[in-house]
Amino acid sequence: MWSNGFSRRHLGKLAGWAALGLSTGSVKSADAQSRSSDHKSIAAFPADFRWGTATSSYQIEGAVNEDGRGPSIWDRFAHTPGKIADHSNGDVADDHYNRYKDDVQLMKALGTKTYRFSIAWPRVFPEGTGAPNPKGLDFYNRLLDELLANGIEPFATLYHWDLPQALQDRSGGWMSRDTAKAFADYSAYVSERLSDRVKHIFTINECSRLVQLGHGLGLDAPGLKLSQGELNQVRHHVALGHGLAVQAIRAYAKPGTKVGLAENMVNGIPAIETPANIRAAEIATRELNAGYLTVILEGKFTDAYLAQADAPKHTADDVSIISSPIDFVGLNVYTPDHYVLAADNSRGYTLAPFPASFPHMDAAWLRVGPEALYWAPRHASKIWGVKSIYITENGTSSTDQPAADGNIYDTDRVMYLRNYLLHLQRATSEGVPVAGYFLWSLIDNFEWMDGYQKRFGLYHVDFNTQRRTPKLSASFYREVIRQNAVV
Ligand code: GBH
Repeated sequence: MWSNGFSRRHLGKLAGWAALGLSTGSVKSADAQSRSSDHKSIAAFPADFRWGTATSSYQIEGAVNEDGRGPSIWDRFAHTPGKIADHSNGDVADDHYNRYKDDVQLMKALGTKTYRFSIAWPRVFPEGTGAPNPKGLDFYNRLLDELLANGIEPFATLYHWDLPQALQDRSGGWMSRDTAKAFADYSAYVSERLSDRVKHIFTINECSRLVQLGHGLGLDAPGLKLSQGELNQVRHHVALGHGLAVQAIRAYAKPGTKVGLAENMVNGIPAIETPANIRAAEIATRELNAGYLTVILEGKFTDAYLAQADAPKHTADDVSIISSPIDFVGLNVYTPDHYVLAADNSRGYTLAPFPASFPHMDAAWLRVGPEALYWAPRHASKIWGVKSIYITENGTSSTDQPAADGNIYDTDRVMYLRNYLLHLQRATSEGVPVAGYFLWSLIDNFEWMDGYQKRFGLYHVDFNTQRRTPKLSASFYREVIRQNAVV
């Protein structure tokens, strides 16, 4: 059983497992429970399906001044009064930089065989470009060695929003093409040194959010509110940065390294599953992702995208860089973005407005629509013929807190995950090529503008003591993985 590999210290730390029925003590283990019952899930996943968890550097690492790390735009933004709901920042976060070995044991206790994390650019290049900081890269060397020693396959994201502040100061960050080039140089450097152990690399996490919330709405770093024309140009530079990074990784990484990106694809859900609405949802999804996935996977902007006022300035060469072939697509799926109906208009579809009563989890934006986890990968496969898909994020925040008995009964998260996974299983059972699923997130962490108030972890974190406690959802996920089926 899982506890065999644990030291006394770990068992003490993970005491919560026992009460949740997962240790070998007097409480009947989940394994024993499922063995002794006739109940068998019919919702099974493919035999080689990869189960994992996901995190990002600024959200968990802390240690912002250790070993020569340079400041990032998120340090600057979080320290600007009024930007973060609880006035917090990522200075300490989960202190993962110092506790990564314990955190790898948390992954192991879940039975996950894979892990998606991100690399902090300002640890590796404190000034964004120029002299590398070997001590910064060393942290990722240690992390990779620890993961592999524990049988966990690493998937690395190169950019999860923590741009070196120096690049913002020097050239306006993503407002400049220079940042796309700097990103390619950083990608080359990192992939050359880590690809002996990391076989799957994501260039950028959620182009759409870093552009829209960071540069349009001012809610994420760097907190800019640009005009539509400037915003379109930022979007173009981010897409270009992705493409240049793909080329850099192909040139510098070990042969066989697979490259993709992790995108919060805008998904159109057929409001009623008729052939006409399904077709309309595909048309809408292709159009709503024109600036990223559509151009990346098709090698051209849509006509409507180019027809908008202030369309980005670009060259034909830019477009071929952006659409450099990739090996897989990562999809971050949290919500149904739009319910779509076929319509007799020039676009061929209508987006239904959401009624105020539409249910959501512990955030207004986190609407519950489990079918999003069916339609997102199905659209990627149908619209663009993507042959390899990973669900790179899915999960929810919850107001979960320790109950009187010390356990954390996050039944809402379990409900959310179970229903989303049933729809993912629908996709894999129909042959949609989804190769793995990374649950967001391993541990409660710094949730950007919401600070520490929104908890997405399978493990609860007490941010005063850094103690990690498994929630009920950790038991749930462990059982899903053990059975390779929805439970
Ligand atoms: C992901 O984004 C991120 O990759 C991850 O770092 C994060 O922790 C996780 O989700 C949970 O949020 O404009 O205030 O109405 C998820 C996609 C899209 C969610 C934009 C928030 C806007 C909220 N995000 N959305 S708001």
